[in-house]
Amino acid sequence: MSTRGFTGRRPGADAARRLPPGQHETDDFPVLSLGPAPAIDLANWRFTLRQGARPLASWNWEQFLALPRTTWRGDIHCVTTWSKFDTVWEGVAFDDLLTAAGIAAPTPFLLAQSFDEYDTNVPVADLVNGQAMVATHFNGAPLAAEHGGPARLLVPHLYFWKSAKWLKGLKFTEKDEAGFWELRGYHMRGDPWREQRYTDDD
Ligand SMILES: Nc1nc2c(c(=O)[nH]1)N[C@H]1C(S)=C(S)[C@@H](COP(=O)(O)O)O[C@H]1N2
Ligand SMILES: [Mo]
Repeated sequence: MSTRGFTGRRPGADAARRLPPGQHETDDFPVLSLGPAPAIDLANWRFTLRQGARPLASWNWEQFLALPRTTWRGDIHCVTTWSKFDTVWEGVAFDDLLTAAGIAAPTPFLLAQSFDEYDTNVPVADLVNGQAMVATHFNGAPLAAEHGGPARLLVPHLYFWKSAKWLKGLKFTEKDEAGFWELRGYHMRGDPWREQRYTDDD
């Protein structure tokens, strides 16, 4: 007897509970990038916190790897409707970056800036208290270039376009300034549980 027709692609109870509205579960890890992965030489890699144009703190790769490390396991959600469960990430928590820099967040907003000129805005309130990290490892291995290695932002409770790949810095801004996709119709915050996909979604 076959139950295929009965179960179909409908999510089980656990998956249904974990899926934000309009999402479905995927087992693979799709790659979504504007262009090819930029060539990044670890010998020249630098990660910088800025306020406007002014640098606040900066680390080279060796210094960055010496910062306190955090592991997070959970689900990620892409605005193109796939969600991936039980992903494991390791890196440096946003809180620990501020501590290492000896600062408190100077403004309530920032733009995550990438080596491929991509950027995306995230409120500081969505990054603090263990909600976000700069990830260098995925599922126990160094983050693959196509997924943003050597280091990407990870803000797993927001749609995945907020998790900027090939991160080169975080720029604190006085106002909430739209990034690449936010200038092209996507939501300023992007909470998947509230289905904040497009600019005018509540
Ligand atoms: N630097 C950079 N970061 C980026 C992107 C990009 O094109 N460039 N694409 C974003 C989008 S739209 C998504 S959905 C996720 C995809 O991440 P993945 O390719 O690891 O699945 O990365 C986000 N971060
Ligand atoms: Mo995306």
